[in-house]
Amino acid sequence: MDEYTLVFLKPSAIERGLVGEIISRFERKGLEIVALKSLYMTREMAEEFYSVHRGKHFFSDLINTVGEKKIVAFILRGRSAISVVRALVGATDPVKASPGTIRGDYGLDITDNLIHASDSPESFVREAKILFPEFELPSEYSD
Ligand code: 3AN
Repeated sequence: MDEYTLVFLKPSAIERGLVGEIISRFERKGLEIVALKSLYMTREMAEEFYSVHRGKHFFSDLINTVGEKKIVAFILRGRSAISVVRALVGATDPVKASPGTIRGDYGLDITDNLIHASDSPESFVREAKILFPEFELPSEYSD
């Protein structure tokens, strides 16, 4: 069964003109783009999106990196999409991310690490409700 995942490109990826390059990696892998948009991430949305990290030392940096700025978000579908996309994205710290991954090829900063990708089906549902409230979740994800 196909799986869904949510990805968003952080503002620095947009400012650096990497949107097309990054999206094409997912397309070439064979993932289907089922929703795609550019949106303004408010501070409130950013704090809700990253609420599990509240209290960590990097939380305010993280919110400042993505909040009150434009992001590009998309939902991808494909076989094992969550793990496939996270493998293409690479490790959280771009210094440790393997060459050939998105963070390994384009990043250096650990907080401003270019891209977010869901880490589980539960995260996908929670994140989709924040960034794509209009997206109709497939029946296998509804509770
Ligand atoms: P990932 O995005 O690789 O799934 P998470 O979910 O652990 O990583 O962290 C969410 C975001 O928080 C990361 N994308 C990164 O921006 C930031 N972050 C995570 N760990 C650190 C850290 N040790 N120092 C600074 N920022 C961090």
